[in-house]
Amino acid sequence: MVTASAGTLTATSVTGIPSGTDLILTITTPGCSTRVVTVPAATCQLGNATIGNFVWHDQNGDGQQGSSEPGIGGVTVMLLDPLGNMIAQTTTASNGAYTISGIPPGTYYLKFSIPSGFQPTFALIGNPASDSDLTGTFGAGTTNLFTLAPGQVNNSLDAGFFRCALIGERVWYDTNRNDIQDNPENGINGLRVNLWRNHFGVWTIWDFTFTGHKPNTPSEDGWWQFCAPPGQYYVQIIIPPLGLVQVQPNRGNNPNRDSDLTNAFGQGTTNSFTVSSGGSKLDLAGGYYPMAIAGNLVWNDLNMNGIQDLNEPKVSGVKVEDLTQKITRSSENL
Ligand SMILES: [Ca+2]
Ligand SMILES: [Ca+2]
Ligand SMILES: [Ca+2]
Ligand SMILES: [Ca+2]
Repeated sequence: MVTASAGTLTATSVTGIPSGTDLILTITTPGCSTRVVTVPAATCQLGNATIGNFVWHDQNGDGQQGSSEPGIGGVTVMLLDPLGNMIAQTTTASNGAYTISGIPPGTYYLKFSIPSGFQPTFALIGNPASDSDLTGTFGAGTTNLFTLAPGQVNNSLDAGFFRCALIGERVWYDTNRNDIQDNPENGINGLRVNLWRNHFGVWTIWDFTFTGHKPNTPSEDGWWQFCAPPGQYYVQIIIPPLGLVQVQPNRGNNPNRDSDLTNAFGQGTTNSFTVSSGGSKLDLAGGYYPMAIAGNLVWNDLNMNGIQDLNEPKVSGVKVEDLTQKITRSSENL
């Protein structure tokens, strides 16, 4: 607004002045020479900043907002300064969207409440506009620091969550050698089970456990289970050197009763499989014949006493891998 204390003012405002540009006014007084007045460029701030905008269920665990992946409503979003003082707070709408506006320019971080049963997905993977920013830098559910310029709108501050998926769950002695889990064939305890994950293109041991007694059962042994992020995995069962001989995989028509050790990724491994957020893959098992090995001798240990009794035949064609010496031998020539 332009105002005048004397004379006749015909222009009441000057608009559209580029930022950082001085305004030059020319004033004409009858009978006098023309005067030029310079109004310096404005030094005021251009305005407050706005942030957003999405909290979602990362169902496939790839760290990116898939087009079919739903938002999560009711998540608290807190804006804090670097000292941890809360500046603003809001809650995501039912579609997972949030926005906080009127933020003075400055440096901040965000803290998202973690929905019950969920955990933050992998942060800063891929396109920032559609990735998750929960690096945990300032504790669970927090982002890194970010800086907002005057008037800036930053809608790339997002949070992805998933539920872990159950993967399991048995190793057993195939006592009757039919490659099927029958009752009452016993489980085998104390074996290490590795869970391998295809982690953004690199197969890595994500977790491991040991087979043992199944909780809340009277006598079920050989049990193992993981709860892992959604993604692609295979399982590897580590057996003692010269200890056990795998049964044939995928026999019969009940995936809950067969063995899944196809050796697809090496000795004692399953095929790869994919689990989604909150899903399960619990029909994985490893079966072993009750054979025994002593030195270079392999036999059907029918009564599983570890001794070659008179009625127990030698076995031919069994590949014996001595893991301690990395020597592969065959029993064919015994
Ligand atoms: Ca995703
Ligand atoms: Ca993002
Ligand atoms: Ca059987
Ligand atoms: Ca199976």
